[in-house]
Amino acid sequence: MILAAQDFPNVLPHDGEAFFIKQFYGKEQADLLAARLLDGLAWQEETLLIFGRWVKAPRLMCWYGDPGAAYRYSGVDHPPLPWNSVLKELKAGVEAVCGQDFNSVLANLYRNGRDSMGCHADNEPELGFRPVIASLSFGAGRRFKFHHKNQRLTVNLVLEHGDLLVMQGDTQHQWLHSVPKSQCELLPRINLTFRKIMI
Ligand SMILES: O=C(O)CCC(=O)C(=O)O
Ligand SMILES: [Mn+2]
Repeated sequence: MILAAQDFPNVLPHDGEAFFIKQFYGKEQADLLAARLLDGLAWQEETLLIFGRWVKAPRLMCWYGDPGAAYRYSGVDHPPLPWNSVLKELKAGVEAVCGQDFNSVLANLYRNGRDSMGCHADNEPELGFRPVIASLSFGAGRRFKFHHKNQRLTVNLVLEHGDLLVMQGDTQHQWLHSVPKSQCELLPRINLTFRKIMI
């Protein structure tokens, strides 16, 4: 049987489409994948342009993809690093369940509970209209918050080790999302968002 993202619960009401697949990777496999990602990716501390000021991103990041799949976010151009073996394996896994191919991935490493991701939508023009984004999480569980752009609607999830969240349809046009800071002493967390850049 072939799994399809649409067979899993849609966690968003109204005009959102976000399918949540708990433990897409089981604990043992997720442990091995997390160790390979932690060791094998070129994690960088980046400086981002936020409201006209350059600030250190509150997490480590790196961008991988096909040649030419450059991505501009927060005022900075990111040429892609070439795919490595663990990212290629994960890309094939999420492509099978999403029924579409991806040509790039943004990797984020949240070192502890103080690292975070502000409220945003992945709606840059190079992602095209109604992008499909596949988000894999490893390591510490973290709250993931959706806010509707025009209505008082919020949806809170906890993304845990091995979970997959597929955002598609109008999600990036109608909703924002964030990973808030936590007061707790948390272990590191890795998140990968597979995307298709219009080259
Ligand atoms: O860490 C996450 O779960 C979200 C990451 C994210 O939203 C992004 O990379 O655009
Ligand atoms: Mn995002």
